[in-house]
Amino acid sequence: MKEKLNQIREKALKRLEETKNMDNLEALRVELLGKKGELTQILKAMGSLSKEERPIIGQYANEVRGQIEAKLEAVKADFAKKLKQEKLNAEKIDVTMPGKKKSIGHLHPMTKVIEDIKQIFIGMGYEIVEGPEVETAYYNFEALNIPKDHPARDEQDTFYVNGEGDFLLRTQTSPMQIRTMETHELPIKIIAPGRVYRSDEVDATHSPIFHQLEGMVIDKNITMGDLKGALAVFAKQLFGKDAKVRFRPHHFPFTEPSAEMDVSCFACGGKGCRVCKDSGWIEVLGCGMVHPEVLKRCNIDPEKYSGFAFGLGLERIAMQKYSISDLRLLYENDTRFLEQF
Ligand code: 2U9
Repeated sequence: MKEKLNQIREKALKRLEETKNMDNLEALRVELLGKKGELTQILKAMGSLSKEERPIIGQYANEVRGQIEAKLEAVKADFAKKLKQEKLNAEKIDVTMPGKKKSIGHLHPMTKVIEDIKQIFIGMGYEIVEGPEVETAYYNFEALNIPKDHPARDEQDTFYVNGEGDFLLRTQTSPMQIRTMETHELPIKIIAPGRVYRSDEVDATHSPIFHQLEGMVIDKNITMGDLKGALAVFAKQLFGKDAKVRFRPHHFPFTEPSAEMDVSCFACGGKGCRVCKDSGWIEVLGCGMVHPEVLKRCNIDPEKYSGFAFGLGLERIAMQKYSISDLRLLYENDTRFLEQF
């Protein structure tokens, strides 16, 4: 029996030595040590041995099994080491290889315009105020001196949220100026940027959702001169130091007097070109002195205080600044368009 066990061991060790790879090794392990293996068969047949022989042969068989197992582990460790080395060799890093270009995103042109304009006014000492997009008819119209029969109140222009017509999607950010006048101490120097809604058909220059930025300054002795000075500085910062401005009379229910401001064409410097339709000027914003009725409604005495206000559509500014011919491009999120900024 011992002789047989020696033979099994020698054969097993030899075969383990000759094993070529990890797969073969596993197959061999099953063959040598598995249930059907020779060694297991011998251990099973121990019952037929005499009482004296059984422990001696049993112990010897276990020793042989231990030796085979030890060899198996050693061969296995050897393979693992070789495999690791092969992997390391194959994985050599070529530090001279050019890197893969990662395209990182950037700000949307609308976000850029909004941020640029906000920064200009922050630099001039204005505070930013923001508020609800669902407003009451009082804040959106009444308080702004827009009477009930005014065309701007027409269902065509305004999205009403309820049937009674007292809740709506704000058509301008002006409600924030009213809210500020009601709650803040004087003087006031604010800008109110934000999304506004009008029930317009979508085309190259209209969208039912767009962005506005309005501003307002209220203090003692504020005049049209302050308005012109502030907006001229703003225009130079946004369009370049050579930008000139001009004011044309206009009408808004919430300002008196009212005006529209044009800036000299940044594309041709005022000579006339395609951008300014040969006029040399580009319309930029509406403005005026806050109407005394509007001040009164907010408990500000128009005899003691006065103020100016202005409002501009931000999509139009973005389109002018970046020569975008169709407003819809700003909202289609086509990366071929957005990548250009
Ligand atoms: C209060 C008092 C006065 C805000 C003003 C304009 C002129 C104006 C338009 C520009 C293009 C709206 O986006 S647009 O369609 N706005 O021309 N906005 S003065 O005047 C105010 C606001 C609030 C209490």
